[in-house]
Amino acid sequence: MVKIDIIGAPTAFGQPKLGVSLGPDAVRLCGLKEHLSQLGHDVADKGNVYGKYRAEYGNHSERNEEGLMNFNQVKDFSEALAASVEGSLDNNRFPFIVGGDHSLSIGSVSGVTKKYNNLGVLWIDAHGDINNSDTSPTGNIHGMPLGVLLGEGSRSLVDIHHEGAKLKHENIVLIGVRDLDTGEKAYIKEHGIKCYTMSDVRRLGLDVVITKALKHLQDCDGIHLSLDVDSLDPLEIKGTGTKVDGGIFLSEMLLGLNILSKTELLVSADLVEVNPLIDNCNETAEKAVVISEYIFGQSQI
Ligand code: NNH
Ligand code: MN
Ligand code: MN
Ligand code: MN
Repeated sequence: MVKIDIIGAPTAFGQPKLGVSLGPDAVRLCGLKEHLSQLGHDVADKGNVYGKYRAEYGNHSERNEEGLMNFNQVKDFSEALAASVEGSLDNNRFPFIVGGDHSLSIGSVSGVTKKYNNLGVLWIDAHGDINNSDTSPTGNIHGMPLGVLLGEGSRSLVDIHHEGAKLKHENIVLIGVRDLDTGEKAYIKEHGIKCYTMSDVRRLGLDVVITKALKHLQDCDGIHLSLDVDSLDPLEIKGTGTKVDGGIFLSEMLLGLNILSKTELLVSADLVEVNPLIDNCNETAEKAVVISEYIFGQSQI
């Protein structure tokens, strides 16, 4: 039995498309709390986290002097989310953050690393999200959370919630990657970051990849899962802002999560980039609920 806090993270400031801020409620309407409760967990829904700005009323699309989009909004939201995540851990509950765009991981991981100072991260995503203001082709902060958490770029983002880099390069594993920017490739190589591309997933299977990733992170004091639904194949997942062909199929995702759910080290998770406004009858949110069940131990028998 896991004591789970669902934390809605309705931000859209990290990217330009409207609708991703409605992701948490789209997933709730598919019965997230009820389904996780049925598995025997103690589930509380803490509602949505808000900072000073509300993404539902549109993105501002202002760039700061470094070219970063909605910098103040992302920073403000990250502080609010980090506080809520830390609060859940203080109460011995598992923070399960439902987004919202992937910039939210700056806040979630900053909250978790207040308690875990050797945190491992499994980043399941079509993208690397390891850009900074120099390498980003877009200025969208949802392409930068890992960069920020590794201490790259603007100090005032890096220092959110507590000072300095939150993660070590050797404590990150990227999985499902198939669309990296040039600067991201160079950064990953330079720092020797563990990376299982989509080709590796095809060749080995996601279950084997996750097993290897867990081995790599075995000396961490906790593991955070950050699952971007754009890691999945667009044939099955329509409701996300940046689809890339050749992704993980839902059935193999469930198989991989089945392995992951058995580790004692998992302490927190994000499920991000569900956008109901570009979906087909909310089916991405429905699949997000099934994915959530498997994160928390559902199996096929
Ligand atoms: N790498 C691109 C960028 O920095 C795209 C990032 N988009 C994502 N990341 N959806 O998961 O803008
Ligand atoms: Mn169910
Ligand atoms: Mn992402
Ligand atoms: Mn992505």
